[in-house]
Amino acid sequence: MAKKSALITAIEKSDPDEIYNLAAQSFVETSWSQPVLTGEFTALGVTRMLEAQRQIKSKAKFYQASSSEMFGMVKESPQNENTPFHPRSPYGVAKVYGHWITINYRESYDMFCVSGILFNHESPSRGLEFVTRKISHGVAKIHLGQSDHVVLGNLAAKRDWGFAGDYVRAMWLMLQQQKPQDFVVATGQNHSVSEFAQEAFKVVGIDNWQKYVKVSKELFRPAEVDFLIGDATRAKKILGWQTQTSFEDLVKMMVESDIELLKKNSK
Ligand code: G4F
Repeated sequence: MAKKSALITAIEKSDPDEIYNLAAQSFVETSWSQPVLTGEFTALGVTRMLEAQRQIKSKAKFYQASSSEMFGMVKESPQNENTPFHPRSPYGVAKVYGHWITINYRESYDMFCVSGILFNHESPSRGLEFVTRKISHGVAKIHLGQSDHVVLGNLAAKRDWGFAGDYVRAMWLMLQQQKPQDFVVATGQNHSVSEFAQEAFKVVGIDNWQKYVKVSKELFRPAEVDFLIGDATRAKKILGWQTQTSFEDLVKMMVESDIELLKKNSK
């Protein structure tokens, strides 16, 4: 007898009403060194999840974590649900597959499947692999005298950074609707990596931040996404969602949390 997949067993046991598929190889940089693995997890993994749900609990609601990285070399600004995709990394390409297979299950099987096209969402829990947390952690270390610089890559890239807590609320709201449809979730404002760094150093009272930042060409990506800014008009109108955390508050929250964390760990 064929062995049941772990996903099928998990759905049978948990009998969910809602499934949130956030699983992925989510490091954009790593996707160039692991393109096949990224395709397996970030693209085909979505089909595995949808297929398990279809077989066991097709009436459950399904959320797919789509990404602003799908817009890549942007065709229009700001980007909304109808903006064409031009992904710039194996990760972005895999996310486009995940996005369309979710729509395909909705259209093929009449399942409640939605894609949230979330722009970058950050918090103190962010991994150190991502630029925002790398900066907040680096700034905290400098502030506490544990380091004298932070090494970054492309400082010019611009992202629409929001607070993850606000974005999780949008994800949940998408599954509370009568009709399944896809939504962009974004703040509508963007900042460069250097602006993020400047703001983070400001939290600890450092104005001449450039003195503490070294740029390494090795951290530049083979193909960069230079500029992202989202238009969340549909989410505002239909979900009644809006971001509640400003860019400045987000940066402050992350830097202060890292200072506390480092103080605790040094005891
Ligand atoms: O923080 P990042 O690695 O995030 P990226 O590539 O925008 O992707 C994140 O957000 C997406 C949208 O929600 C997610 F789908 C994805 O899974 C991930 O969570 O890089 C942001 C920008 C890039 O332009 C990068 O080149 O920062 C630039 N950067 C400059 N120096 C750096 C660094 N990125 C990283 N990770 N590390 C650096 O030292």
